[in-house]
Amino acid sequence: MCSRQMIKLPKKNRKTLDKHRVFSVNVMGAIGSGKTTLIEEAVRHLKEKYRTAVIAGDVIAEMDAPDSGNSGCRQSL
Ligand SMILES: Nc1nc2c(ncn2[C@@H]2O[C@H](COP(=O)(O)OP(=O)(O)O)[C@@H](O)[C@H]2O)c(=O)[nH]1
Ligand SMILES: [Mg+2]
Repeated sequence: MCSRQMIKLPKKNRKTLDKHRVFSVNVMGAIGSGKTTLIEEAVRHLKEKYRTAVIAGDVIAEMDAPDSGNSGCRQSL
């Protein structure tokens, strides 16, 4: 992907998410900073009322994916 496409991609993603009424949050931080814990807790609170999903976006994610699954949301790597 060239840099021009990379600049346009966030806008395109935002448009698609808005169109489908998807609220998205990007959680970033150092290993051990509490990302997985925070996501699991958020999903536990939200899943009764909303459909939830997690996109785990790095190589460490395979370790976390089952955790997100256990909290009852869909996931993708
Ligand atoms: N004291 C404290 N520990 C936390 C908190 N959130 C997560 N932890 C602990 O910190 C460790 C790493 O959390 P984890 O969610 O796996 O971090 P991740 O690597 O960013 O996903 C785990 O042992 C958690 O139980 C918090 O708010 N306070
Ligand atoms: Mg984690």
